[in-house]
Amino acid sequence: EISPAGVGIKTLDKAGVLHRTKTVDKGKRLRKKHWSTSWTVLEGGILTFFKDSKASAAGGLRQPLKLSTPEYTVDLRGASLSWAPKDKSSRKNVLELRSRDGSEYLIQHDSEAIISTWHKAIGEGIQELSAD
Ligand code: I3P
Repeated sequence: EISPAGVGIKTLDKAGVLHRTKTVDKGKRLRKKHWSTSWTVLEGGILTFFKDSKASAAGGLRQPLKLSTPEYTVDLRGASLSWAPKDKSSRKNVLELRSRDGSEYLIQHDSEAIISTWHKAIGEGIQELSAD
C-alpha cells in the first residue's frame, strides 16, 4: 500500500486473540492436542501465532507486539482453509488451516462473528498470494 506521502507502508490485515492448536507438523500428526489462547496477527501473507500468555489473552488489540514472541508463523502461500470437520474437535466454530509444507492448525473462537472475520481475512490472504 502507498501512503499519501508516497512511502510504502506495511499493512496490518488483522490482529486479535484466538484459540489455536497445531495438529500436524510437516506431515507428522502430533500425538497430543494442546489448545492455546494467543495473540494472532495476519500481515503480509503470514499468519503469526504468538506464545500463550495471560497478557496475550487479556491484551486484545492493545497488546504491544514487541513484548510477545512468535510461536508459529504460517506462510499462507499455497495454504488452504476450511471449516474443520466435526471429528477434528468437540469445539464450535473451528477452522482448519493447512500450510503448503504439510502442517495443520485448528483455529477457534466462541464467537461465530469473530471467527467469520478471520475466515474471511485468512481466505482473502490465501487468494491474494495465489494471484501473484
Ligand atoms: C484433549 C483436550 C482437547 C480435546 C481433545 C482431548 O485431552 O481435552 O481440548 O480437543 O480431544 O483429547 P487432553 O488434554 O487430555 O490431551 P477439543 O477441545 O478440540 O475437542 P480429541 O482427542 O477428540 O482431539
